[in-house]
Amino acid sequence: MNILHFSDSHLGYSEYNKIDPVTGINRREQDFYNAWQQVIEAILSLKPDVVVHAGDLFHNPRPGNRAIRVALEGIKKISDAHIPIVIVSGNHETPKIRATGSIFESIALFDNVYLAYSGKYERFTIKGIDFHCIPHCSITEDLDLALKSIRMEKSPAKNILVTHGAWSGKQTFGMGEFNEQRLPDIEAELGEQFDYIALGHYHNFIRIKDHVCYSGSTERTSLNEAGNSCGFVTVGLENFNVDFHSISTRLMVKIGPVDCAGLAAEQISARISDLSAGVPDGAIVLLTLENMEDHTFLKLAGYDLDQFFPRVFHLEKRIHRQTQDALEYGRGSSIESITVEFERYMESVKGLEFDPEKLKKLGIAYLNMEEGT
Ligand SMILES: [Mn+2]
Repeated sequence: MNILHFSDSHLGYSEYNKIDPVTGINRREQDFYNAWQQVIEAILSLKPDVVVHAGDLFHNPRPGNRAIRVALEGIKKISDAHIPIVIVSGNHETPKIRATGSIFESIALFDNVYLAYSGKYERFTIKGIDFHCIPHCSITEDLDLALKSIRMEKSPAKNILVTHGAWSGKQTFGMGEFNEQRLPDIEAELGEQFDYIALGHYHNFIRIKDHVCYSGSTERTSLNEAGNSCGFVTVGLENFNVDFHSISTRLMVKIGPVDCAGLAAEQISARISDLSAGVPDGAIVLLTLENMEDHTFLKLAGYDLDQFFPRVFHLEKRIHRQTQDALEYGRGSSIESITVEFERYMESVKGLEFDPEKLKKLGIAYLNMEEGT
C-alpha cells in the first residue's frame, strides 16, 4: 500500500501586486496554482492507493472563483482516476463563524473524496486502512473532544492519522499564526500507535519520527520559508519508506545580513553589487542590512540598490539602523501569534519605570499558559 501525502497548497494566496499581462492573474497567485497542478500530475502518474491532503488547501475561508476552479479541477482528475483522497481542513480555510459554511461542502460532491472539516473527529475506512482525521478546530474544547473521540478498531490492517496544526513533542512545529492549533503528541497522550501520521501546517518537510511527517507546503507563503523544500511525500506502509519529492517553485533567496557598521554608503553599495551576482532570475530576494549609521542611511537613499537586481521577481530590503528598530521596505503587513506580537510590542516601548525584560518574560509565560490550555 502506498500513500501520497501533501499539504498546505494555499490556493488563492497572492502577493506583490504583479499581474501577468496576458492572463490578468496575479503572478504569485499563479505560482501556487502551478505548484498544486504539479502535484496533481504526479498523483495521476504515480497512482498511489490513497492520497492525503493535511489542510490549508485554500488560503482563506472564502476563496475566490479562480482558486475554487483550480482546486475542483485537480480534485476531479483524482476522483475520475478512482484514487481516493482524504482531506482535512486547516486553520486558513476554516470559517470563524459556522454559519459561513465551508467550500468543502462543494468538494464533497465528488466521488472518492473523504473530507473532515467540521471541527470534529472523523474516521474513514478505505481499502482496509482506517484514516483518523482531526481537522482544524476553532476552539480548544472542540480539539479536546476530537482527540478524546479517536477510536482504534482492532480489525483494520493499518491506522493513519491525518491532522493539521503545530505538533508539540520535544519541539513545537508552529508557524507563529494567531489561530494555529496546538497538537499534543497524540500517540503519547492516547498510548496508541499509528502506522503513519500525516501532518499539515508546518511549511517544510520534516520527518519528526520514522512514521510522523510534515510533508511541507507546495509553495512558500513567506520569506521566512526561503530555505524550505516544497513538494510531497510518498509513504510505503509495508516498509515505512518515506520519500520526499520536490516540485519546481519560485526561488527565494536571502542576502546578508550585511554588517554596515563603519561602512560608507558607497562601500555598502559595492558590497551589495558583489552579493547580487548569481542571484537566479525570477527569484524573490530578501536583502538585510544591519547596524547602519544614520548619516549613511540618508546617503544610501541616493544609491539605487534595485539596479543590482534587474531580473528578480521582487526585492525586499530590511534595513536596521543603529539608532532605530528595523525599517522594512516592500513587506506586506502580517499579524503573528499573540506571543510574537507582544514580544515585538515590548521591544518597541521605551522608558518604562519597571524592568522590561521581567515584564516581557512574565507576559509571555501567561500568554503561553493561555495558548497551551
Ligand atoms: Mn499552512
